[in-house]
Amino acid sequence: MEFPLKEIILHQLRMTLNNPFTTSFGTVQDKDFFIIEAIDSEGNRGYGESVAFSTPWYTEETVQTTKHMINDFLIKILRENQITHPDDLSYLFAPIKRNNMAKAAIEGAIWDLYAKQKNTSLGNALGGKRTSIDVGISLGIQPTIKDLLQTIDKHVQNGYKRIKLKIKPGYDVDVLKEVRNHFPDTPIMADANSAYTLNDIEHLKKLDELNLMMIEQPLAHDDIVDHAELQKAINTPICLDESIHSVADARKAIQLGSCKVINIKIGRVGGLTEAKRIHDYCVKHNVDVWCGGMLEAGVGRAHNIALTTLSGFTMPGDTAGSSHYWKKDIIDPEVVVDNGQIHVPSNHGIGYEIDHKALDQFTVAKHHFSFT
Ligand code: OSB
Ligand code: MG
Repeated sequence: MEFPLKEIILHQLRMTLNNPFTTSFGTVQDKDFFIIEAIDSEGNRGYGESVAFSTPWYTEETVQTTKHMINDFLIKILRENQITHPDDLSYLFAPIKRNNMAKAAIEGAIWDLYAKQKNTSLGNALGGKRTSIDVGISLGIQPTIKDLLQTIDKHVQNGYKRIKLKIKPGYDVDVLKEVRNHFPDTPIMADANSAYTLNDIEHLKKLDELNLMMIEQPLAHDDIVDHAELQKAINTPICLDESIHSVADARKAIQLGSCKVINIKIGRVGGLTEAKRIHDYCVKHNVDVWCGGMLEAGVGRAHNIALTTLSGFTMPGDTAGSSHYWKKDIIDPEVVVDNGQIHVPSNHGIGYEIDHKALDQFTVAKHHFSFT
């Protein structure tokens, strides 16, 4: 890095989603998270966003474990080491096992700061070339089938490039059949968030006639072996989400035949550097990737957009527009989706300004760490 760190500010925010988001693991409506602000000696400011939820239902991390990791370990490592490039953090943080979402929040702020020091966009700094990206939308489990069909119709009309539907045992094959009948040509996929086991093979085989793009994480959050067995038994491509935390995990899953697609989430894999490594590995091995989402506010959304500018992101991701999630987002302008596409900003760093008024409005606590 050209200029050394002077200060890190941890902003703890609470924002409320426009609508509750229901998956096989539960419902999220209030979102507590951190915005990390990294300030250098010249006054440049980089921003990162943490993605762990309040409960460990998706993976093991939570808002509290994120806070603990940052306060008690990661800041110390930043204070004791000189960073020449954001990639250094993946080695510096390696002695701390897992806790990838905590690492990614800090690393994201450093990547944004790095791009700003270099007077370039974050996408550019990562090696991305796209000036616009295709996006889909992830829809939670709805109270009734009628609600679901209406919601899908609205987003298809708005141009989203594919529709992802959450499923769980008892809300799967019949629902998807009904959806397929109403939307014969729409690219549709399903996400189970690890709700099934190998005992469900015969049931999951019924999905094959629905022409789904893929089924995401049908089996256990920590499994890649059973997924290989399931993939042999079904034609629907399997996409892994929860099971992939590193390029090593991606390599093993691909070698075993556990999946044909990978959902890359920056937080889940420990940051942009590891996300790019997984992307590069998948490009080399002809595996499609797309960028997942964690119901992010604007800063996290901007990072997802920058990552998706890399050439291997060949499938529409889950980065829907700000207004789908929030009445008011914390960036200016907000993320806008036009006919299923987001125009990638070319401004330096994440490319969006922070709306400090909105940031302050949603802030419930603030911690300063000085580097002198
Ligand atoms: O499994 O991809 C998932 C949201 C929360 C936790 C896990 C997942 C999701 C989504 C929504 O599918 C993605 C988004 O719109 O940000
Ligand atoms: Mg998922």
